[in-house]
Amino acid sequence: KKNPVKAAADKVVEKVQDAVDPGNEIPGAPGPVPPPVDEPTEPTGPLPPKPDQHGPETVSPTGQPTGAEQARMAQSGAYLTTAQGARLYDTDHSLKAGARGPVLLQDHHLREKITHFDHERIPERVVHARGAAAHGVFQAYGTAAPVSKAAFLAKGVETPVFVRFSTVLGSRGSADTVRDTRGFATKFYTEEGVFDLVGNNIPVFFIQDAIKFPDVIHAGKPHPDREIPQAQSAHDTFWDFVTLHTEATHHTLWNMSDRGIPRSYRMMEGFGVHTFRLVNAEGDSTLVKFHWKPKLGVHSLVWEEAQIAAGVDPDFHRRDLADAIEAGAFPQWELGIQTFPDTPEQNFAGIDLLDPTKIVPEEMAPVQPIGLLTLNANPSNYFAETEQVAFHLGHLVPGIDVTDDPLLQGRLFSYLDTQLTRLGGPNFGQLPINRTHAPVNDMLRDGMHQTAVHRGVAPYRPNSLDGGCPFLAGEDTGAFVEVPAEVAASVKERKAPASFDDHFSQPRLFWLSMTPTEREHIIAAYTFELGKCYEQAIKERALTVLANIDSELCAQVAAGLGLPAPAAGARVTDPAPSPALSQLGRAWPLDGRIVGIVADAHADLDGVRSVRQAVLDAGMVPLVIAPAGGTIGPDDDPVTVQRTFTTARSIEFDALLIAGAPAPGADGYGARDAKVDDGAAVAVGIDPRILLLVAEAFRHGKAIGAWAAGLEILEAAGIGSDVPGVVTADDAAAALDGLTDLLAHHRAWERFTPAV
Ligand code: HDE
Repeated sequence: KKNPVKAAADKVVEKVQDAVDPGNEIPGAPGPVPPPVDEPTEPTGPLPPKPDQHGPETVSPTGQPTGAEQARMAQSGAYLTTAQGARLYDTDHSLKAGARGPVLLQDHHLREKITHFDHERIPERVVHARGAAAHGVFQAYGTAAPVSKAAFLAKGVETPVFVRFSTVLGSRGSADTVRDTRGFATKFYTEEGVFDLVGNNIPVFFIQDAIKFPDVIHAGKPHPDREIPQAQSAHDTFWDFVTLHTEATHHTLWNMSDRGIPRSYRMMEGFGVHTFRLVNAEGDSTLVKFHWKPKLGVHSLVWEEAQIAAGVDPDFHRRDLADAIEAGAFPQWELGIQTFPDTPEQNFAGIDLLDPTKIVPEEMAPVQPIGLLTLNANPSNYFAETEQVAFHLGHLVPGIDVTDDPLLQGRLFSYLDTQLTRLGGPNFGQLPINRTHAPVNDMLRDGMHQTAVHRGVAPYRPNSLDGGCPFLAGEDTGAFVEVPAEVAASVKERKAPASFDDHFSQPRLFWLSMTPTEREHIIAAYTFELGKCYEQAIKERALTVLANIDSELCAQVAAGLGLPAPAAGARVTDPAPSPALSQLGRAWPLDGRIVGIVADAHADLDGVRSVRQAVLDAGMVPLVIAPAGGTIGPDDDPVTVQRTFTTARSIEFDALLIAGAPAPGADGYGARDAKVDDGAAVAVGIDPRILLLVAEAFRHGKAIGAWAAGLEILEAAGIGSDVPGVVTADDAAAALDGLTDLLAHHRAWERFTPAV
């Protein structure tokens, strides 16, 4: 009788023989073998590479040449191998004692494959876990040169950058469009080392001292017992904290404004929040606040739209950024600075520049543009780049220094510390995405995940064995030297300056700077969020905080909650409003805006074709929406359908153009019949999914255009042609014309009468 183990072993040899290159005989293997017949799943040979598949990378993701050593570490070769490079003939079957037998511990390939998989995840960021990123370039205008000697700020210098946008509270898999602050972190790979500008889309913060960061985050994160709600501030612990701790009022107000639900990462401002200190070649220092100004303007979603998106497309912002870059609609921001004299008081027009809950209105200190950021490439690998990128406020270059803002000082500790855990040790700076483009000679050695092979015997200073190298630089050879800012003689104490006690004048400034539409949104946001709280005492306390901002705001939220409004708080003189804080009232470029074109086979397809081209020509994205996928129209000149009535939801579109006719029949809008009691079919007319699409777009203030038979859809949706933001026209071109003008203002807010 044949030994089953021997038979199985023979089989393996046969398969190996079969899989190896012809002519590459395995020594000692039996002679010619017949092809195996009884294996259900044979390994297939490698597929030919796709045109856009690369061979082994020889540059790092940031474009830095990495040399032969790095190239050897990248994936290469056509054959599947073990991690050690041994070729494999099968990766679909465990090594077993017979086809139906137990799996053998000996199977090193199985163990390597599963073990690596088991360890694929790293801890997510404790905050800002959910993010999306892109590569780009920063081009300096040179206008910062008088105040900073940073080489990358000199005129015309181009610096590669990597930017990561994020939400704060949610886990890695949470939805993009939740109400939250957004992170805006930029890594500049300058010739003098990495500079990280780790900012947010809101210019102030909840707390004035880093020691309270665990408190505010514990309050905002899901409740510790049931771990709900995910990525929300609409719950008791958040409102408990921010109402007991009124220095959070200003940031909370920004969160409740439209800034908390951006339309796109491409349409967000960014702020360094803290005051930084720049120093020029002469050693003169200037205090500054950093601003990123998006070329596409600052735009937001409306709350219902954000909520729908969180379900329909939780990757809304991530997708938007990647799609725009892939389509060549590269988003751009201008970096700007507000400058203030570096006086011992560190105060500008009565505003304490070390207090991160305060802004300086742009009308008082204009934002001066110093360079242009263009995001022009998507990451190739989410984990290697977006997940492993490590930002740190301490990544500074000569010409940029920090101030004594106590929030900033604590952050200087936190980022490096958190990365030790998150990235598994002290060598994360060697990861391609984190690697500086400047030469490194740091005498840091060994540690977990050390990938460099250091040469030399003397990683210490002074030494004589490595020729004394590395040498110390001086200011004339590009050393980073801290600005010798004076520290006033003082005592050690746990205390904040008296100016930090003013918690309400700037929330009031923000409120007074809002348009009626924006105020209405703020009222609705507070009413929603507090309405989600269970504790009555928290709602009542929140109203007393709102009374300190504005009595109308307080009264309206109180009415929404069904609670009495407390009396207005004591108020000193009102600050002058800052129109720059409002998002509304200006026209912006249309690049990358998405126009949905609703059509069916009976629509004016010539109009659809021409309007689609015109939308493209205007730098926007046309998406044809039809009853079913594929194409509509004649076979010799079909119109390609990008979205169907099933896959299209209003949140995807910035504007709608309606071309179709409600024709009965399988391919028309009127395809739906309803059965009534006696079994007879009654036509219900236009497909309700289109009516929902149009009604939602209308409710969310979006521009809607219709021509020819499309007008019937508007009528069926109950939308009059004389309503603001609705364009009815005789032909497609005229409909689009009216639409683009409206789109430049983002939404037709004048459609609604604000409640305040
Ligand atoms: Fe952060 N913050 N933060 N933060 N922060 C982190 O660092 C922290 C603050 C910001 O895309 C963490 O690598 C403290 C203000 C962004 O990778 C952590 C304090 C601002 C990102 C951390 C603050 C920010 C982070 C978590 C109070 C705007 C995402 C993972 C003093 C100016 C960066 C990590 C990315 C991430 C600490 C407050 C921006 C824990 C202690 C204010 C954009 O180190």
